[in-house]
Amino acid sequence: MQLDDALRARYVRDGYLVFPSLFSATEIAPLCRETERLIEAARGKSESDDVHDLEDSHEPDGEPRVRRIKDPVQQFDLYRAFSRNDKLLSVVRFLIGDNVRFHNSKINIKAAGFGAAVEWHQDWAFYPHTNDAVLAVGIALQDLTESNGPLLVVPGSHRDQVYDHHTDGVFTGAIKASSVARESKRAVPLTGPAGSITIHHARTLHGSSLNRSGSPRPLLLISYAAADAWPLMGITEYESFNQKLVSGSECLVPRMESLPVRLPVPAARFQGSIYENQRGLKERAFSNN
Ligand SMILES: O=C(O)CCC(=O)C(=O)O
Repeated sequence: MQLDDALRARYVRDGYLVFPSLFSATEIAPLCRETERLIEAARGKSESDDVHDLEDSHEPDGEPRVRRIKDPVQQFDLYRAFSRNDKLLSVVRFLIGDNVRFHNSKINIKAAGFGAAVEWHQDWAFYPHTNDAVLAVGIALQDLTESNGPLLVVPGSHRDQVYDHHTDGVFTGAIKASSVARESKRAVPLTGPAGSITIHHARTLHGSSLNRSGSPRPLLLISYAAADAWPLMGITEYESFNQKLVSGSECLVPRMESLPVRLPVPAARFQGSIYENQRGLKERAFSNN
């Protein structure tokens, strides 16, 4: 796909893009193997920890049932190297500029038959910044089809409001179903062969259903921000924050934009991952059964 003005305009209008087969099967094979190894490493575990977010139905003496591998880029060299891959970063730079900071990462496994749903939300509600040159890249480790729980995004929603992600006054990282009933009808599935990448803007409304199909949907998600976008929740320590720069140079002069913002406090009652945060939601759009 040509990185040209028309494509950028489409991203600005829609808040998402898909690059079919940006990577070949050979290029993503090491990531797929490592992901398989990490899933297998959950065998015998009885609860989620720093690496594994386990499905509710996981049993220590059964086949591993993993919802998510937590922050693979920060924890494992292979994904860290991939987060700096030139082909990937050329797309990110094209959309948010030359100075880019890694923000966070995860692999949502969506195993065949039972991989959990993710309720409607906007990433911006978890990590608002001083400007919204912030996006998430999804790398399809297997085919993304209409039936295996692909990301569903609502075109143009990144230019609209930031929805309430609280339940009973506490952050739950999810929007109650009735608040987005109309918008979610316009959602489009982001599909493509293994090796494709999806991009969604941090304010794009998105979610995904339970994977009832026979094919797994492991998706490596890596978020990036322009270096001049500073997190409104602050940073804990400058050195490690700055080490997340993956392209260009640091910026100590945040670019401020007047944007709708909500803060993710008081903190979610259930901690550990978005799946846990969303446990507090009372009115769900997607079933997990
Ligand atoms: O994996 C998915 O389908 C949704 C992922 C997502 O939006 C998230 O983890 O924030």
